Amino acid sequence: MRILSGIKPTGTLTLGNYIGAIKNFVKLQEEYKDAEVLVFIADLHALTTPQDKQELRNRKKEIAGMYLACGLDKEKTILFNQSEVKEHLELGYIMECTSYIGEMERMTQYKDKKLKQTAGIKTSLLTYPALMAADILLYDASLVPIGDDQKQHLELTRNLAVRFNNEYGETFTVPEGFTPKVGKRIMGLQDPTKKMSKSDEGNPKNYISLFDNPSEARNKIKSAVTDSLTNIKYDAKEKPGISNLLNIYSALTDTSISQIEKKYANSNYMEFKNDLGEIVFNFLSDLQNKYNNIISSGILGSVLDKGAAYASMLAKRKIEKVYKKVGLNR
Ligand code: ATP
Ligand code: LTN
Repeated sequence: MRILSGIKPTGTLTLGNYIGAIKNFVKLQEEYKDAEVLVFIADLHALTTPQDKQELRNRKKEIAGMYLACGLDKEKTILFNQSEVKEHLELGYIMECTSYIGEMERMTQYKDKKLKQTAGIKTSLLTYPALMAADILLYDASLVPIGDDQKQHLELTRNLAVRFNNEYGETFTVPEGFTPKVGKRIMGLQDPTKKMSKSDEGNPKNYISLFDNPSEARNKIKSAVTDSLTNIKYDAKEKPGISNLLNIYSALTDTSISQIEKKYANSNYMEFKNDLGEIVFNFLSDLQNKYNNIISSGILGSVLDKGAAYASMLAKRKIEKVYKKVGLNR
């Protein structure tokens, strides 16, 4: 069994990325002891929007280091940069030849990002889900941990796998998405009706970066927007702010929402926010310590080399099979 996921090296990593995605890679790795866990830095996907090349290089390193700092087992995890395994591009093209333009145009993330962009929209922003499907199908991954916003892309991947299998015979495993019960969509701290996004660099109080100074992060929690009611009760519709903070609390402490509600039954928002501020402070201090140790130990290069070599070996075998199926062999 293979578990696979990727993160784009654009913007800083947020608490949303950690809770919605990275934390679950680690949990699944512990749960499925025999599974192969492939985790990659989706650098090719980053090029769908304009990037500064030096910043891109730095972000890639940050994500790789954070993956390990968050608890992925460096001996067992196949960690690699997407662009170092060329077969992603080859299968990406085959997936473009399997999908329809109409399907791509229906993707809500494409529609959203297209609206936000002022300069020219790159062709790859539209075709991006074909490359994402390739990322997954190349390794016959059966479980893909993702946040809520990626569900539609995963559904498309499943459709493409089935379509290809029907046309050319059984070739790809049809993957399942894995979305956590709590924290599949962490919202902005200033605007709890929109997801916490790392592309939100204009408004740093709206998100917590995993690289934030822990004291600053604590303050961000304290100044998070909440309603004027006072009881600490989960209600995502009527009380999105406090519900979002409850999700963060629950995910970082592995405590159920109802247990937290009970604990704070006689407390006000300020007491609750103070405690959550401390939890976030301790979480970030510990995580950044681990991150700094990983970076200074210098192991990252060899982990990424080993990961790319192993992933390439698997990918090469698969693409040969696919080329044969579609008639690209001699
Ligand atoms: P952008 O904000 O620029 O659209 P992103 O953060 O959604 O980018 P990635 O960094 O590639 O894009 O996302 C990595 C993973 O983190 C994905 O599985 C995504 O669903 C998840 N994720 C991102 N933001 C959140 C969030 N606010 N809550 C929960 N999960 C999230
Ligand atoms: N599209 C995802 C990142 C991503 C991914 C993947 C996730 C690229 N390829 C394969 C899971 C599996 C995003 O933007 N968050």
